Amino acid sequence: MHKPALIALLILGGLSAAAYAANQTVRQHGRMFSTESVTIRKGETLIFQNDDNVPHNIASVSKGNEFNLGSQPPGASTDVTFTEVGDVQVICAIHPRMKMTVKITN
Ligand SMILES: [Cu+2]
Repeated sequence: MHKPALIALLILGGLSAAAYAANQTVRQHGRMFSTESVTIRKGETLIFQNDDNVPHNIASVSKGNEFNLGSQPPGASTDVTFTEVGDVQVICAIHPRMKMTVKITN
């Protein structure tokens, strides 16, 4: 009687774990990031999506995780893979008020 329920729970658990592992997306809209902070694991990829009607230039100079996406036109989406553990300060070179943190864990 209880066995099928337990199996169903295990299947659901497996599915949600897989969903959690999917790449996360940080959007830019209204000249702001969609989140102030996001946590991912080392080696995982974050997608930076420009949902704005102006270009952005997302970049970081945090040691070990430096990147510069250059001018990203409206609608563009770019993957960034983070390889070093630590807190990465992400900015937009065009809009100084745009800032967020990517926390990379083991
Ligand atoms: Cu910007």
